[in-house]
Amino acid sequence: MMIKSVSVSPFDDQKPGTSGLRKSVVVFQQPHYLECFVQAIFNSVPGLAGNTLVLGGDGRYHNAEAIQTILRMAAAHGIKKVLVGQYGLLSTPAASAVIRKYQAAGGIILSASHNPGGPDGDFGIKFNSANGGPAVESLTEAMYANSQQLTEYQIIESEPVDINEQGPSQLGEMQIEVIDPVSDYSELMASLFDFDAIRQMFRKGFRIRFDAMHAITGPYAREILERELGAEAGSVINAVPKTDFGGGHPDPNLAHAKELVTEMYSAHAPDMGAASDGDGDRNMILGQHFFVTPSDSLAVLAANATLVPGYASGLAGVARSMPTSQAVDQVAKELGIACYETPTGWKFFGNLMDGGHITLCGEESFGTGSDHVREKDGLWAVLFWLNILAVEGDSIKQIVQQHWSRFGRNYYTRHDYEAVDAERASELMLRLEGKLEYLIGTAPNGLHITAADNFAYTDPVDGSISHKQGLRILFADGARIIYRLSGTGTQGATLRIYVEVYEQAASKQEQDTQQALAPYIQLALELAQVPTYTAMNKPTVIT
Ligand code: G16
Repeated sequence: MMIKSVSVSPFDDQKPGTSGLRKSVVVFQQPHYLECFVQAIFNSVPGLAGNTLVLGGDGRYHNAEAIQTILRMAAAHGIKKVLVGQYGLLSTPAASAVIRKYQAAGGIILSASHNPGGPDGDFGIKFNSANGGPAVESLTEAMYANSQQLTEYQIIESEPVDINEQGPSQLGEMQIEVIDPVSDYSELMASLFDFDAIRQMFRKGFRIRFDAMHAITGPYAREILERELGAEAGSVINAVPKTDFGGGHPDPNLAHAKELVTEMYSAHAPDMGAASDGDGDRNMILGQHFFVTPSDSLAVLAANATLVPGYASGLAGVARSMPTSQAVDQVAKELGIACYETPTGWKFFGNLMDGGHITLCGEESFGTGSDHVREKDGLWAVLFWLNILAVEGDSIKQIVQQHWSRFGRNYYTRHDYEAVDAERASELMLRLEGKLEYLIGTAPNGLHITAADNFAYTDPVDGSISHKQGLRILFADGARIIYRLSGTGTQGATLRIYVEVYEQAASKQEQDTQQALAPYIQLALELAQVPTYTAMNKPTVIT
């Protein structure tokens, strides 16, 4: 096996964001760009050589080429064995499950998640550690530092490896095992949920529509929902993964999962609607004519967890990212369990799970998960809901309304201003941050502000501190306004404004969300002078 060292000049833009290194495809197609970041990973993660690595992606454009490059670099790095998903496919939660099951030293997942794909779309690469979870900040910082100093990378020369057939092969001294991307994951799901009860519900005529958005979950959802659980054929739509996601935006929300939303609000709506994103870790849950906010979904799962076999013994604790609504906090209070508030990014949940502090966690960005893996998990959330529905026999809308009458309702929305001039967006944040201390104790537009800060988080397990995780304005009645710049966009900056109001009175829980939040949304725009800085008079996406 001939190892070739290729001399390079380092790229200065390889700083991982909220979830790995995410850039447009054309950036990744620059000669040596992918190779440099992969070498930075190999140089930064101790103990990969001589061990097993998991490799797969969401099948987007450039996935196939990148897999071949990484295999040849893994062989040069002395990796003992690579478990690679057939056709180069592995959903993010399945990759996490495979890393854990086979005790791999880590995994490389190729995905830009919910960002569009294709030659003009985005590509991404992330490293997950031996616990199956996204690399923690200190490791991504080390990768970035390494990428800035890089002078060479190592690769072997070889013909492309056939990854279309399952089974073992060899690349130089490295073993390759092409694995079924679905079977380990579906086995894990069967161990958590009452598949018999769900099967029975489908036999009695329960109907689901699952929109795989031409992304990775198609094969998983067909196997589990249709074949194993007996949902009627055709329940999974847009089920064939495509390199450009059929030209769509594989983000499961009201704006992008149009076909599904239209059906769920039609006269013949199925009992449940659901969708997942590019790499299968996000989920959206819909009932007939009813949308479940991700924050409410987490709270409902937590409140009903003991109905599900895998969680029958109760929850150790729960966690949510800071901008996620406080609905789950109400549940934790009643259950008498801890509730942690972390910065945005799934990587912050890993330590809490490894330390046994939490069982369930979630984020407003359509992510929900548990300690069964170390990633958020779209199909898992759908199965969790199906299990609850099979036991309760109520509709999704009834379950959520009952939840609100018991715990109160957290009205919640997120307004995104996408592709804003990056400098102007930073100015907005800086200026607003400077104002925060003067807002405390004031009541603009009659709304009493009790606290305001730039959120910082101290990890209770390793003591690491993450600063500047979003500007918070907290009100006397429990309402919150939060401002953040996205860490996953690839064009300009995306400003996210999150607004939440708590309503305990059952008589006031049936308002339109945007109307219920209107005074706070108005104040959010005024305080940060959003139209002036973004040059937009309305958000690009509202969820
Ligand atoms: C990633 C992270 C999530 C985060 C989301 C949004 O999701 O894994 O933890 O909530 O980005 O991040 P931002 O608000 O910075 O854009 P995914 O599904 O894109 O990997």
